[in-house]
Amino acid sequence: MTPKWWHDAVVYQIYPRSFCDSNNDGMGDLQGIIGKLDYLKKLGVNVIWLSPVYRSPMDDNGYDISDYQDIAPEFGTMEDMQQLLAEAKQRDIRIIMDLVVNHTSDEHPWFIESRKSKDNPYRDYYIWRQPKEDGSVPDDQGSVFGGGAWEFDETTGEYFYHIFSKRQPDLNWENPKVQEEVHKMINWWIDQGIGGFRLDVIDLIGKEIDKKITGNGPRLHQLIQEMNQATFGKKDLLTVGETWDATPEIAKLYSNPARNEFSMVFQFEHISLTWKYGDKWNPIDLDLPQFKRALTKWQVELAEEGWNSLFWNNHDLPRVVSKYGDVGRYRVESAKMLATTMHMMKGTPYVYQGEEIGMTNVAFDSIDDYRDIETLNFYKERTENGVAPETMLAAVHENSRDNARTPMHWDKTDNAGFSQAQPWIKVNPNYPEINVEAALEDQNSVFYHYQKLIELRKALPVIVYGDFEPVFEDHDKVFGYVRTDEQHRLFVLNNFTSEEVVLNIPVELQAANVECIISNYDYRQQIEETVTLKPYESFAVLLP
Ligand code: TEU
Ligand code: CA
Repeated sequence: MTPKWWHDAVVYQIYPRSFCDSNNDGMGDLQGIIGKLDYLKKLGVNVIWLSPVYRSPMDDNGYDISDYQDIAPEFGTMEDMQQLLAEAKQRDIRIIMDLVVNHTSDEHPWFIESRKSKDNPYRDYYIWRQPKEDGSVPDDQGSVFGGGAWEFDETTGEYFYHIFSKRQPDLNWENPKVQEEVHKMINWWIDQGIGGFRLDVIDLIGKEIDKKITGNGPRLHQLIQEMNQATFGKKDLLTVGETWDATPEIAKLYSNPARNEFSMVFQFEHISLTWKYGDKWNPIDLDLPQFKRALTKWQVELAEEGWNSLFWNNHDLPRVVSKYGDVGRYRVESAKMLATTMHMMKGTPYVYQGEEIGMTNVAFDSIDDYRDIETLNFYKERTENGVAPETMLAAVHENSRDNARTPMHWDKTDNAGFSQAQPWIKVNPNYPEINVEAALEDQNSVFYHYQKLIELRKALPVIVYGDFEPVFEDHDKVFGYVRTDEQHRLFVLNNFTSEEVVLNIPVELQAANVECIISNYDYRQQIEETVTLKPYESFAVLLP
């Protein structure tokens, strides 16, 4: 495998509106990020993925872009963006931008033109269809955010297609002009000196609407290869596609370097296991063996071909320690265990803001305190259709995207030090206990555990490139694996429960003297025939 700079990189995701507010208007901004670069440097990450900061009416918090080549005024200006790039560069941190090109905002000039008339030059930038004879929607396709995917537009008497909100009309990727414009825009950003792109729902751009094919459409890989060739292909950038329905086979199509598509993709197989029949508003318990099988499958299948991304959570998902750990008695232990499990695997790890201090889900008592369009739409839709409000609120507590979007906890002052003004969404009330200031003062904090994991990745090639082999594969409480290269054998063992677990260790993993490189309890000196793991205990040891 030809080494790439992003093979041993660790990426930190920032959700700008919730990270840090520099001018006290209640909304995070670019200057706020600049002010925290030293903190990120201390953590050790060398890439930042910025969720969208482009000009936007913010129907979906910036995933609805009205100008790709400008910054939303609430976040700052293009000068602030240039300053952020320069200050990050001084600290050897690259910035990757979120590229949302499946759809735009309905306030994008292309759409404003497109809806004006059927013969407008921009008409075919979007997907328009005639009503059925009785005037009804062209077909029954649904939107990810609830309701149907077709919106009627009075001016021309046709429907346009939107897979997300009706304020996020889908671009028509069958139109070569759309392709050209997007490529131009991508190149413009590359010229600004960015380090790459995270490509939002990119698996939807090859859609064939009339056949109701949305994800993984027939033209998808051709479109991506053309994008690669026209833009980032010749540059040394990190590109990561968001691909909800990718299987390992599909992921290899995207990330095999010979195919000239992306560096890697985000896959979500391990995420949707706690959604009953794929419905996040029907949460179910984690089945650990199933979860392990999913993670193992990706490690094994992308071993020789392609590259994995590693993540537990992001701005769309609940907080990892709430989902798979214990936010009560073992918050710190379980957050560290989860971090070790993820960071000792093969691939490029992504840390979502606040994860590094063990931030948790929030449980607002009232739906009125939620801001996320998806949460609000589904709450309304489901309660109107007979789901009890308490049931729906419980599902929201579990899986609402706002779990990850409450303001970052910097210290124990008002509003968690995020802002001196009332934030755009309420702060999680546990900030006096869980915050950056407290974490930095405590040598045993989750923060220093992440810092150590990131250091180890830079120091030990076995973490980056070593082969992955599961151990205790069918065990229902622990997740163990061994990473191996020419120099090292790294044995990683993680207890996913609050119970003590006694394990009989296979002979080849026993050793009188080991070098423990990380642990969330005392560092082990040896691996004996029997190992007793404490609640959520986790360690990684180099075997002789
Ligand atoms: O997410 C894609 C997406 O499908 C999510 O909305 C996801 O399905 C949902 O949260 C699960 O219920 C991307 C962005 O990450 C998300 O923030 C945007 O809202 C969405 O695309 C539209 O751009
Ligand atoms: Ca602000």
